[in-house]
Amino acid sequence: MANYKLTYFDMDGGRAEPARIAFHAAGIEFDDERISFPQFMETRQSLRFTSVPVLKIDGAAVTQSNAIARFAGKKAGLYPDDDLQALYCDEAMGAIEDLLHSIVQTFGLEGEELKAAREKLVDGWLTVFLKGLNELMGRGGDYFADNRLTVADLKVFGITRWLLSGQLDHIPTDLVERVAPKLIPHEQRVSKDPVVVAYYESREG
Ligand SMILES: N[C@@H](CCC(=O)N[C@@H](CS)C(=O)NCC(=O)O)C(=O)O
Repeated sequence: MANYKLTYFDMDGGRAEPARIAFHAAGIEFDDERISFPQFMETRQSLRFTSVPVLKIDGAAVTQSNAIARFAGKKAGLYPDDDLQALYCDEAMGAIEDLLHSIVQTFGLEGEELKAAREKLVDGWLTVFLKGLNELMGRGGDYFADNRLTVADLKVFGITRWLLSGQLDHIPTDLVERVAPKLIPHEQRVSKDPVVVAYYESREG
């Protein structure tokens, strides 16, 4: 079997989480390398796109979180075989990437500048993407595609959790409920899914 090493920040969530959950669901052992921000800064320039996650397969690096999530998802049966359902899955994952890029642009700002940027985000792109995701939710039944759990659900649920957590200053925790209400029961459904429960139990043990 190939040797897998997945490098990302030391957090339960973020861009590597769908692949971590999918590898676990597939029963594939992988080196879950979790790095601190200073460690990231030390190696950043050596990374292909100066970012993480990076998946090394027998030492050869692959980047791009959605590609990595699809790869692991296929191994776990968490990616649709049907082309149209796969397209729906990809659409939701791509939308989350765009949403993340809009949030990341406000990182590093402070004080009034941060407040203004975040308020602009809430009135603009963040609401646009959340409304769009709300529209996509349900196309695959209670899920984003294929009427079952896929890596798209893992990606969206992680971001919903983050937005609900209050960790992002000036982004109201009731925003999701107001503009994308379908994402609330979706987050609860995914967090209770046996695949997800088993992964987080393994993290505790
Ligand atoms: N399109 C890339 C984006 C990767 C990305 O921006 N990763 C963030 C962490 S979530 C990062 O490494 N940021 C640090 C930096 O770019 O300096 C992907 O989906 O993997």
